[in-house]
Amino acid sequence: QLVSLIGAPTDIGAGAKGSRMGPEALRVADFAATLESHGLQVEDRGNLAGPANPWQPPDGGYRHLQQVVEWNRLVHEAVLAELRLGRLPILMGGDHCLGLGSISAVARHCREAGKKLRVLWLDAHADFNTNELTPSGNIHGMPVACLCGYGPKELIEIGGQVPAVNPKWIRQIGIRSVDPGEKRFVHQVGLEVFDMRYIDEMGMRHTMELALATMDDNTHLHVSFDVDFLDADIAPGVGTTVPGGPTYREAQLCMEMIADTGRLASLDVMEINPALDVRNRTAILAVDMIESLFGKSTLMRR
Ligand code: DIR
Ligand code: MN
Ligand code: MN
Ligand code: MN
Repeated sequence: QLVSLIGAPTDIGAGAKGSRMGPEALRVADFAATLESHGLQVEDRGNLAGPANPWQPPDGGYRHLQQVVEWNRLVHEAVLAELRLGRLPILMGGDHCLGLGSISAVARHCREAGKKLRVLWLDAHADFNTNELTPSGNIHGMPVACLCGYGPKELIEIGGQVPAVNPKWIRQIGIRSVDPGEKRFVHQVGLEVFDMRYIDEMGMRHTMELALATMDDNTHLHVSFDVDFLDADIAPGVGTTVPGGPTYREAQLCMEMIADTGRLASLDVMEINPALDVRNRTAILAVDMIESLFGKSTLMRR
């Protein structure tokens, strides 16, 4: 398996500065070498170079829209280039507004290659705001809505087709913070959300069985991993911690069950904020989780 790491060092869509250092934190945590120890061939493509963060208040309900568009165009091209080479791209964020550039590239590749797409969105947040619903103007709260065609023209058109993604292809897992207007919109569009209450009541195993159901040999599985998915006690190095997330064991099971499908074909690792972290433990934990995502397990399993 040929893997390409793409760094996107920006916090252009976030409400806290620092996720611009996320790619370097993952490198310091030996991301590439760890993947190689599991038999993957890894190329680190280095970092994309986009506009600086001007740290402005919202304008028309968006902070830094033009810079967000520029970063997402760069990410879109970089991810698409790797997919066309037959490689598995891993986007190292960077804040989660870049999920739009990444997943729209994956969707475009799937159209070209005649593949079905399944997106797993691992996050504390639904990221389904619009400029009218957002309480912050931070575009990292909007990428799923943009992928589904709800957002500013310049952003939603990056994928070459609007909407880039059908909401039916998306499964959200771990959700526990949704803004009031966003909540109504998620319901209206009919997004499939396995929130923390669902995981509490039904367990991670049942949750993942459903989230991974109805895929086949022709399915491209994309995982968009916002590290604030993980419980805040184990993953403090993120801009918007929310208590009550998956435990270490629940998150491991989630990753292992994804690995078992053998369908993982692209990945985003987003929102690690080293400025808020403790001795790089959140990046180290993310690398640990991603080992499981690529098939590391305690014992051989059937
Ligand atoms: C909040 C926080 N829902 C917002 N969002 C995210 O500002 O839209 N935090 N994605 O990570
Ligand atoms: Mn392919
Ligand atoms: Mn997110
Ligand atoms: Mn989040």
